[in-house]
Amino acid sequence: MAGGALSVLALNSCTDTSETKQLNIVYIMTDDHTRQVMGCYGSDYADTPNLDKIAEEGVIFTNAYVANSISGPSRACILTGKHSHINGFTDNTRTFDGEQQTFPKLLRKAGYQTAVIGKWHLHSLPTGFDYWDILIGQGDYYNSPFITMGDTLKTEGYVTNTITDKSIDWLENRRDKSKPFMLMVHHKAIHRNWMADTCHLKDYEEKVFPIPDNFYDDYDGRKAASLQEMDIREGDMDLLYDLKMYRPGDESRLRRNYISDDKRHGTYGNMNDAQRQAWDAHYNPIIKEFFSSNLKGKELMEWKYQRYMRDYMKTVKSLDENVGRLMAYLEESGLLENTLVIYTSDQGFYMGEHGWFDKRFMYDESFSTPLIMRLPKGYDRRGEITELVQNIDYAPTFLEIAGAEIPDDIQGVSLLPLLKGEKPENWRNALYYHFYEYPGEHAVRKHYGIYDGRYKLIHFYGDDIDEWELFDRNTDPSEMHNIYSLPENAGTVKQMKSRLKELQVMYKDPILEKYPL
Ligand code: SGN
Ligand code: CA
Repeated sequence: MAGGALSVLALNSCTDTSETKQLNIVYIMTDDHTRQVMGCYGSDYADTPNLDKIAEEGVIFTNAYVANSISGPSRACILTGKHSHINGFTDNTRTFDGEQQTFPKLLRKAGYQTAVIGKWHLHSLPTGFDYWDILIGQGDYYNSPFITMGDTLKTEGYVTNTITDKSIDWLENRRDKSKPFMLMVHHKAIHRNWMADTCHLKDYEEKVFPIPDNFYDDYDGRKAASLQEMDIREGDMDLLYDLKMYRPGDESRLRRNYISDDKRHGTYGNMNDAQRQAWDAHYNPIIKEFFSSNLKGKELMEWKYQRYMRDYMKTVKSLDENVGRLMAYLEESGLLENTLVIYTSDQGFYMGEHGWFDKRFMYDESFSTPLIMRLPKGYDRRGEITELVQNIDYAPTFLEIAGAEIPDDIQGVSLLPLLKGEKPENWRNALYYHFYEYPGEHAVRKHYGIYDGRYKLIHFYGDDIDEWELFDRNTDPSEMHNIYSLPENAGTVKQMKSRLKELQVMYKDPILEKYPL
């Protein structure tokens, strides 16, 4: 592995006998990593041995979802245990009110050391953490600056390695070892534009990925789906910025997001000479071949899909290795058996399903999120957990694990009974979702909805749309057939609307006043 200044092998593997018996929490979250590309969730092409090991030795949630499928909002839901309309961070343009109650603050009160390292993306600076070392906004894949407890500092190397190095350094050298801890490791990977580490550039180049059955979706009967701007097949996926097909003089319309003066994709301009040489040696022949082959129509669309998949999977590879490195540290330092390790993402992502990349929709690929856990000693539950769970549940789970009180205003439910192997009779039978970022990049309209494990009812609303969709995921798992208007479904629609109303009342979503049910 390149770039890891602090090798786990070099660390003293002494057993941390001063640890108290309270459980520690290591919460690893990636950005835009989705279940379709994890071996443990059934992918036959994803090479993710370290993630798969967490699931094999622990538990894997098969029905884990987010409350609002986009970065900042998802993070705010996780920190507060509350839906977006309550925590106030409804879309990525907001600023998180750090004065409000969050679970790290409550853990601190309960005697925990708390730290967050990596992507933060809430615009205000972190509160409730003893230590924080965060990327600026989205951060950069190469040589990214960090804000370390208020100081902006440069780093050298690939960001997934750097975040892991910093996390191990905090665990080993910076925390108060007399206290239990909660560490949030927030990766930038696998966010757009999927820039791999130089040591993984060659990976997956020979692989031809299977094209999803609904790659050529025409969105019949689904207006909001037809209006999005996240199509791999069209210009939404940019040849230069996303797929790295640069020719001297070319400009990407997407460069506006980057500070680099260089005209190339992403953070190429941040690279040092060695990184740049490796990058050019890899991509230049591919660029040459691409422009000489003059692909058109479906051939071009499918070529774009393959390049997207290859770059994404290379970026996952670093992530998986770094999760392995962190797990090895926890094991060697004697912390593992007393630590709950969680691996999740801020939301799922489209890997060509419906022809898309990105997220935002309440459709399964982006509404769902990977959620696997390695349980501490004494928690014997293993294998699949099928209950409907949501990212608002993490806060109460962590509080209960720490033996702290769960405040009444937290809307999520502790997952602890599930981790203990119980089958709670009154577990929730439906989830609520609300997405707000419109107008916005990718043009996904505002929508809210309910999912009960079989039926999904969604209402897209706004100035140019007022559309309902109903899917029966038992017969239509890819959500291609909107059956809302079929007369035989009138009863189901009525019932689902009444349950949706119950959720909006329970979660106190003011949207109910605007669109009464
Ligand atoms: C950036 C990306 C978008 C992405 C958002 C939100 N564009 O704006 O494609 O949807 O982030 O992602 S880019 O040109 O800057 O890459 S999120 O995960 O942070 O919510
Ligand atoms: Ca994200």
